[in-house]
Amino acid sequence: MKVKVISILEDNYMYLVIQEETREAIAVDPAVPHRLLEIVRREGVSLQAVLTTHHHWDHARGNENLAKEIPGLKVYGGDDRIGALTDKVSHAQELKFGTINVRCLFTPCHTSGHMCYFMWEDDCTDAPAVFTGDTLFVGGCGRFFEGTAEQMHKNLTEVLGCLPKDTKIFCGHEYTIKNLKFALKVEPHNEKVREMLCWARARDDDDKPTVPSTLEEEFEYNPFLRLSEESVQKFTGKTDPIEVLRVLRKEKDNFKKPKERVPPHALLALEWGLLRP
Ligand code: GBP
Ligand code: ZN
Repeated sequence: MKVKVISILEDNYMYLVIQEETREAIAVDPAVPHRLLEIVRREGVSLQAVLTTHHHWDHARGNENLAKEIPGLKVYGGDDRIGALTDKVSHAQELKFGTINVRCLFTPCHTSGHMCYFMWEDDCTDAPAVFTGDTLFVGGCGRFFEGTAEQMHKNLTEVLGCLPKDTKIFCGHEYTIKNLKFALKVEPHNEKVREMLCWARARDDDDKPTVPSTLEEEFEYNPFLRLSEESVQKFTGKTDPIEVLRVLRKEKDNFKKPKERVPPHALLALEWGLLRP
C-alpha cells in the first residue's frame, strides 16, 4: 500500500492510496479532482472509491466532478452534507477494497459528521495508516466547530489514541509549524517540540510535507495528546483532562504569532550593518 501525499489549495492535503499489485486506488478528500485524475492517469491506477473525512468545501468539493468523470464511483462519508455521497458509513464499519481494509472511525467535533479512516493491507507488514482530516493534525487538533471538548477528548484518547503506536498519521492540513509554535508556548521545556519545530522548518524550506508522523511521535510533542502531563496542566491551570483540553483549544483559537517588534534604533543599526538581521 503506497500513499501519495498531494498538496493542494493553500495548505490542504488530499491522498491517493495505491494497491501496488492490482493498481487499484482509493482517494481521500480529493478536493482538486483534475489534479487527482492527472495523478491517477500518470500512475496507471484505477480509482475505486472516495473517502471523505468531512463536508467542508476544502475536503469535499471535488466529489461531484469526480463522480461525473467516473460513473459508478463510490463516495463514502459520515455526513449527509457531503457532495455526491453514495454510501453513508458509521463507526467501526469496515470496508474492503481488494487487499486494503478500511475501518471507519466516527470522530464528531470539528464537524458533527467527521470520520477518520484507519487502513491496513492483508498479508503486509507495513505499518497501518489513519487519515485524520481535521480532527488530529501533526502537533495539533481541529477547531471545535460543531462539537464539544468531551467529544474531542473521546476522539483523541479512545478512538485515535488507542490505535497501534506505529500508525502513520495523514492529516488534512499542513499546519505543523503553527501548531508546534503553540506547543512550545504550552511546553517551553519539551525538547521534542523544539526538535520537531526545527525539522518542520527545514521541511518547509525544502517544500516538503511533514506528513506522515506516527501516533507514537504525536504523544511526545502534541499538547492535545498530552493532557495528563504536568506541564500542560500547569499551562491551562486545570487537571481534569477534559477541562485541560477545553482551555488548550481556547488558547489555540486565540493564538497568533507575536509580531516582531524591532525598536527603531535597532532598525537603524540594521540598516547601517551594525547588527546581524
Ligand atoms: C491558520 O492557522 O492557518 N487560517 C488559520 C486558521 C481547519 S480548515 C485556519 C483554521 O481555522 N483551520 C481549521 C482548523 O481546524 N484549524 C486548527 C487550528 O487552528 O488549530 N475550514 O476550511 C476549516 O475547517 C472551513 C471550511 C471551516 C468551511 C468552516 C467551513 Br463552513
Ligand atoms: Zn474542516
